Amino acid sequence: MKLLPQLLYVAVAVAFFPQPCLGQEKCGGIPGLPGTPGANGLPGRDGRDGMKGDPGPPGPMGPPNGLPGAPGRDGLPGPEGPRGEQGEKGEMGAPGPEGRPAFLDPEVQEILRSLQQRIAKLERVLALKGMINKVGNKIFATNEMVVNFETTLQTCQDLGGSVAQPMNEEENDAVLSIVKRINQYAYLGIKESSVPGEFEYLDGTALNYTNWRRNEPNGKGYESCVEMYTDGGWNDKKCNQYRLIVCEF
Ligand SMILES: *[C@@H]1O[C@H](CO)[C@@H](O)[C@H](O)[C@H]1NC(C)=O
Ligand SMILES: [Ca+2]
Repeated sequence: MKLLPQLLYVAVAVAFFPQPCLGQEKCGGIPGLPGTPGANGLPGRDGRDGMKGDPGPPGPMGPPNGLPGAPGRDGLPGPEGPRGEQGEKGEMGAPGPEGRPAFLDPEVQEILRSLQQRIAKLERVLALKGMINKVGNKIFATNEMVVNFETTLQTCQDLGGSVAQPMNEEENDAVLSIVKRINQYAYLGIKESSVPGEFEYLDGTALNYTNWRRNEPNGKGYESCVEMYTDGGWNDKKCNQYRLIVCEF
């Protein structure tokens, strides 16, 4: 390929200088023919790698009888299904380990002790305010309402107590102090028994203490309830009078 321009050059040179020495004193020779082109040099070193080309288009679909591909990843969980029917009741489990009796448990003991102390303190506060009268395990109290016997009975029961029922002198004095403070007679938890003129506790048990005033009880068959006067003495009385509510708890 390099030979062609050289031959061209030679042809041009011959054409322009057919008589190079015409009219000149000195005359150069005819230019020689150019030498033959040198041999090709050694091939150069490899160039650097080019940039990575774009990925090619996907290949054609394989034959229909090809092997299935690997399974895909799990999809998102579906919505919660409806509630199932209730299963059968299981068998009863084995009994738990045996506990320690509460009275042996020092922690329970301590709790009981502190509760007792706090309750005793509260009782003293209420007694100080004249709101309760305590005798042994009994507490007598009034709401200062004046009502008939039926309402007295209902009121005390509704509060989880019963109508004041003094069973010895100390308890009678406790009820008396309330009666004197409010200055109102009070019905007691005592009623005439099925034997007219004889009295018993509301549950039907026999009285083991009484404090009748002189000539009382005198309303045999007509006065079925018992009231306490402001001197602490008892009198049988009709049940429809208005008397101070005094309950015991
Ligand atoms: C009557 O019995 C009760 C207990 O049931 C007792 O608290 C009360 O002191 C007894 N009264 C007398 C006068 O013995
Ligand atoms: Ca009477």
